[in-house]
Amino acid sequence: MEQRLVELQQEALEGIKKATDLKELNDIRVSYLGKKGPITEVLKGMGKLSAEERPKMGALANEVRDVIAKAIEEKQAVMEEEEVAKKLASETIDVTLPGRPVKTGNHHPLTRIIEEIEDLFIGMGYTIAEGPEVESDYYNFEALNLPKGHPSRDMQDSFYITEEILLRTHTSPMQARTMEKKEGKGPIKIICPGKVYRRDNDDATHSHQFMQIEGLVVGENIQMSDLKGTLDVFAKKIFGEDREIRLRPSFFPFTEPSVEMDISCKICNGKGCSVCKGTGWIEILGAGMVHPNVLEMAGYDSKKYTGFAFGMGPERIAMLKYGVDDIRHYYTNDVRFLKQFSIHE
Ligand code: 2U9
Repeated sequence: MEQRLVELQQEALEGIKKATDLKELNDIRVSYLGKKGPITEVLKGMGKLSAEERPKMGALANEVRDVIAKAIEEKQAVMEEEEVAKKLASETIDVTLPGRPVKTGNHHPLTRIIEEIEDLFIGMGYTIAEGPEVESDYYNFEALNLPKGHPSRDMQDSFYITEEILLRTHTSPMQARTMEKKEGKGPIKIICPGKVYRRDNDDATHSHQFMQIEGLVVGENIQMSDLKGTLDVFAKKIFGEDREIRLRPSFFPFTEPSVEMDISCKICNGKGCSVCKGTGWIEILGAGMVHPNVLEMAGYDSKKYTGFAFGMGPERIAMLKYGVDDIRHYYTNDVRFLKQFSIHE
């Protein structure tokens, strides 16, 4: 019996040494150490031994079992380590390889110019106010000193939904709403960007839907010089520090006095060229001091409060800044146009 156990140990150790994978090793474990294995068989025959030999043989059988189990365990650890090392070697990443380029989109040129203008005014203490595109006749016209009978109210010029409801023709109703909410107590400093709608035949410079950015400042002692200083900062930040501005008298029902602002032409530096039609100046926006009627209608005491307002078309600003020659490019989603405004390349 002793001889048999020593043989079994030798056989098993040799098998373990030769095993080339974990499965083979496991088969050896099952065949030698399992319940139906040869060691168990040997132990079953112990009944035939003398009382003296039985514990000796039992101890030897246990020792053989432990030696085989330990050898399997050690070989298994070595094999597992080798497997991890093999896997690591095969999965090595070459971090020096150039990356695959990721295709990115970019902001629409109108979004870009609107955000640039918003950031500029936020930097001067303004907040952004946005409101409905479907407006009442009251906020779109009446509250802005555009009384009944004004040509803007004509079906030819506006998209009416009912007699009293229309698509807003400018973002000014949002300023009127903001003033009304403040119940006559200033100050106000807001920028209102958004879509507006007018009945127009679309061509290179007209669109039935376009964007506007309007600004409104209301407070005590707000003067025309504040407006001029603000517009000067705006023009220089958007078109370049070397731009000059000039204000020309104009008319808007909601401002008095009203002006139009030009910037000196960047192409010819004021000398006169085809872009500025020989004048040296390019029209950018309209503005003025808020009409006392507009202040009073919104609940402000026009003796105590004054304000200025301005309005511009981001399409036109972006056309001038980026050299876009047709307003319809903004709305037709041609990627060849849109890609030109990518900041990645
Ligand atoms: C309130 C009071 C006054 C907003 C103003 C303009 C002048 C103006 C146009 C320029 C080209 C719009 O994009 S455009 O079509 N706007 O010239 N807008 S003053 O004045 C306001 C607005 C609201 C309560």
